[in-house]
Formats: sequence, structure tokens, C-alpha cells
Amino acid sequence: MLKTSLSCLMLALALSGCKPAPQQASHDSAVPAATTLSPATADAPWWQDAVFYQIWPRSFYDTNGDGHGDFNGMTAKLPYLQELGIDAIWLTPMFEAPSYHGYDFTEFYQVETDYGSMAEFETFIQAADDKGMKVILDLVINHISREHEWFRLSAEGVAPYRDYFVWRKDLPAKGEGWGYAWDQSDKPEAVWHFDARRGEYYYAAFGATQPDLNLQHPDVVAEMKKMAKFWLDKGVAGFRLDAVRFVMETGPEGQADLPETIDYWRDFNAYVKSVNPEAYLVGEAWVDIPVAAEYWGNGEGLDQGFDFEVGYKILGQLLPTTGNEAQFGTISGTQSGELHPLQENLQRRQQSAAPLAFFSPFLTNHDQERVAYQLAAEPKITQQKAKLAAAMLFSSPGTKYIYYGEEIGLTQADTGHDVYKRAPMLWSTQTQGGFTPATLSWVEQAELFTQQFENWWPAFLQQQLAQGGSTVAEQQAQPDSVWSLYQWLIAQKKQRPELKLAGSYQVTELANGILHIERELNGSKTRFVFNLSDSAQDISMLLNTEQTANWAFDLQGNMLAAYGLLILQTP
Ligand code: ACG
Repeated sequence: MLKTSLSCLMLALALSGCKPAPQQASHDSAVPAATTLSPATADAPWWQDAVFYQIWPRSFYDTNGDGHGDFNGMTAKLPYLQELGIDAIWLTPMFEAPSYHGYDFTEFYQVETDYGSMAEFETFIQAADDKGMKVILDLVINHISREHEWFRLSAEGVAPYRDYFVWRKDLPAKGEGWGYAWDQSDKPEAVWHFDARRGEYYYAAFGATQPDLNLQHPDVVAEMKKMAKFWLDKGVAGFRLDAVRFVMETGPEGQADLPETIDYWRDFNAYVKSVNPEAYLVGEAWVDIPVAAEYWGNGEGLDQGFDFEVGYKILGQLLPTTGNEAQFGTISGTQSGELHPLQENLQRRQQSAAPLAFFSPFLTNHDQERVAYQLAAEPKITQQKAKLAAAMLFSSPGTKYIYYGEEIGLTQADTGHDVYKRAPMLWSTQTQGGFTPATLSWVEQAELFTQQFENWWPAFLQQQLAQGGSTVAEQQAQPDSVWSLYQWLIAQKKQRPELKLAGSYQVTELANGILHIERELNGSKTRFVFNLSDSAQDISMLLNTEQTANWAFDLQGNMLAAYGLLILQTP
């Protein structure tokens, strides 16, 4: 029976439509009141409640046989994204850059030639627009490539470029407080790098190849606005802003989240909205929710920011060994003890300086180990857990982000190098997983990588295809696959008012590893029942006739299978 408080028991019985049990001494805190969320406003912006899909261009789909994904490949896959139900696409960097990842621009107005021509990019934007899909670009303003012309001129002391970056004569001593911008490390050499041409040290929060721009310089501020306008004028719907926390640095205690930084983004947002009032800005602030909320800037800053915490809380539910703590240093997220971690996560968003609509929940992105890799168990269980994670994500209010491959429970070969998290998509059981007609995909092309190289891809690919059910084609044919669940959940989000921002959100932890999340709005109700345990559980007390079990593959009679998911909805 229930291990939680009497009021939980009353709630569960009420859910089941049974008569309440005889009064027992209640000994725990009352069940938290269901969270009623902000009412949906008719004039909500296009991005509110949208579902975004993050594409890593180099790994999505290759049409010209060079082993690299390309713009024509993205155009060819738009029907796929439409079938999945995607509203908008986030392209990780696709401007000219020397690295495989592209976060180090050498050009602001040229597309990465590995992905195709500007004309092919424009065709992609138009084709997406024809299907009612928006496209946002990854805009990196905090830094550019060391190989950019500006940096050479700055190192040579040529005006005005000499002050386009942040320079100092000497390497700060240890103990002065300089270190990584996102933690308390005392490591000046992590962010100050020597350049022999100038004989001085330059500031680069992300390593010597990515010098920080001096965004206190009016010419640099103007250049960033010019870059944004160029791409907005091409029909891009907005930007995912990289590393927003670090654009200003005023000293060893001033490397992140400064008031000057929030002011910078207020000014940038005002400019972007002056070019296109519908343009959307979402910031990557990988930090505690209260700090991330500051980037809303009292309504004059960014439109949205990622909720980095919810993904860790969801994975924490599925990986008890890691507990419910966020796994990264910047999120203190300690549990208050009363609320379930997922209820507490929502409360933290609501109690922050930003409205609930500001936060975009997601599971993992291109910087984090893939969901299926973190949940790795024997394949069937991994797929089951990936479905539970998806349902927990989609039960949470807000604009959702899906990382390419997440919808098929794509895993990774190993950890320790970011490339493993960004490997080619698995479309089919054909050679190269249907990603490329080339003999070698880009991850097998040694010239792309500076570190020592061993070709790990063939063994990983073979193992994934041999295991069965790992590709888009296979999963689209299975009604209970991870892919089919993502498609169903995305459709529900569009159809069911309670799954939008305005629906209430109530998490209840029942006995034997059963978790219950209910969303409700004006009588329309969706209930998610998760079996977090490794054995089938009797959930008869949660079943009733008013609601239809619309996702019930794991229900046999009153028993919900191990790691099973049941979704019940009012008609
Ligand atoms: C952005 C892009 C990223 C890109 C860059 C730099 C910045 O998304 O792809 O890397 O061009 C910090 C910043 C982020 C930044 C990442 C890379 N992401 O906040 O803006 O660095 C902790 C902190 C994070 C911090 C991270 C750095 O909480 O704020 O992110 O460290 O590693 C566990 C730990 C946790 C730790 C995470 C991640 O969860 O508990 O404390 O987070 O792991 O480590 C690009 C390329 C990269 C390349 C880089 C130089 O994509 O491959 O390495 O450039």
C-alpha cells in the first residue's frame, strides 16, 4: 500500500474513484497543493509551448556523399520532422569555423562549406517556412576563433582591433581569484593565454582557441548587432545564444552573471526586436534556476532560458544511484525535503524572478552525455527508461527541446570526448545507418581531429544495428517505440490544454516505486503513471472509468510492467 502520508492515500483513492479508507493518524506533511500555473494567454508568442528539435548539422543527414551532414540533408528530412510534430529547429553553429563543432567562428556571414552553400541554406530556411517550421541559429557572441582576422589584427596592435579583445601584460598570480568562469577554481592559466605577436595575455573563457570578445567596445557591440540582422533578414526566426553568462568580465570576481551582462542582453534584445518583433532569443545559462531567471531581465532581456535542472531531476528519478541532486556544480538544487524533486523543480521556476513561460525544459543537449547512455542497462530496459524520461519531460510545462536522436533513444559509444555525443543519426539499417552514402562518415575522418585517433565508429554502428530497433525506420514501424511515444506526446501537447503552460501540475509518489503526475485544466486531465521499479506493480487504485488509458502498452490487467508507463486522459 501507500508509504506516503494519509493525505496521499486520500488523494490516490480519490484518483481511483474509490471510497476513502477509514481515518488513520496522519503523520507526514500534507500533499502539496496542485500547482496552478499561469493562464494561457490568447496572444502567447509563437515559441510558447512549441517543441524545438536541436540539429547537429554535421551529423544529421548527408546528401552529397562527403560524410558530413548538409543543408540539403536537412531539407530532405523536413517531412520527417513534420511527421514527428516539430514546430521549430535549432541549428548548432553553421558559420565558417576551423573546428568540427563550429563554436569558434572565423566568419559571421559565410556558412560552413562542409554543410553546403548559402543558397542551399536559404533553400532550407524557405522549405522549413513552407512547412510552418521556424529555424533558430546558434549565435556565439561571447567569443570567436583565434584564427579570425580580428584577432590577428588585435595581436598586431592594429587599431581599432587592438581593443576588440581583453588583454593584460602579465599572467595573474594564483590566489587572485582568476579561474574557470563557471566555478571557483583558482586557475588563471585556464582563462589567460599568451600571444607572442603582442607579448601579452588575452582572456578566453573557453580555451586559447576561442578568445573572448571585448563586449564593452562599442564597435564590437555594433558588429554583433550587424551579424544578428544579417541572419534575421534571411528569415531566421531567432537565436540560441551561447554562453550568455560570460559576455562581460570585470575582474577575478566578475567573470559571470554580472549586472553589466544582463544589461548587454537587454540592449541586444531591444535591437533584435527592432529588426523583427517576433524574433526569439533563448539563452544558454548553465546555472541554478534563480540565476538563469535573471536573464529575463525584468521582461527586457531574453525571451527564454534553458532549465538545466529538470533534466538532471528526471534522470535522477531513473538512476537512483545518482540521487536527485543535479549532477553539475552550479545547480545547488538541494531538496527541501517536503516536495518531490520534480514538484520542487517547477516551484523553483515559479518562484524565480522570471515567469514560468521563460523556462525551456529539456533532458540533455550536445554538451551532456546522451539520455540513453546515462540510463544504459540491458537494451530493453534502456528503451523503457528512455520512454519514462520522455514522458516526465513532456509532463512538465514549458517550451520543450529535443536533442537529435533522443527521439529514438540514441546512445553513444563512449565518454571522454564530446564527439561521442554528436555522432551521426541512425536513420535505417543500411550502411552507415543511412546517414551517408560515403564510405567514411565524418567521425571516421582522422584529419578532423587533433588528438590521437582510433576509428571507434564501425564497431559502435555494428553493435547498434545488430541489437535491432535502434534506427528511425525500425522504430517508426513499432507502435510502442521511443519514437512513437515522442510523436504521441508531441501531438498531445498540441491537442490537450492541460499540457500547455496553464495546466496544473501535481506529482505524487506512491508506494512500490509508482510515480503519478497529473496535469489538469478546466476538467481536461492527463495522468502519467510511472513504474520506477524493476517489477510489475498493481495500480488498481489508480485506474478508473472516467479516463481512457491512451498509452497503455505496459498495462496487463491492473499490473503495470517494470519500468512501465501508463497515460490516462479524460475524453
Ligand atoms: C557552450 C556550448 C559548447 C561550446 C562552448 C564554448 C560553450 O554549448 O558546446 O563548447 O564555445 C560551460 C558553460 C557553457 C558551455 C560549456 C562548454 N557551453 O557554462 O556555456 O562550458 C559545468 C558547469 C557548466 C560548464 C561546464 C563546462 O556547470 O556551466 O559549462 O562545467 O564543462 C557534469 C558536472 C558539471 C559540468 C558538466 C559539464 O555535469 O557536474 O559541473 O558543468 O558535467 O562538464 C565548444 C565545443 C566543445 C569544446 C569547447 C571548447 O562544443 O566540445 O570543448 O567549445
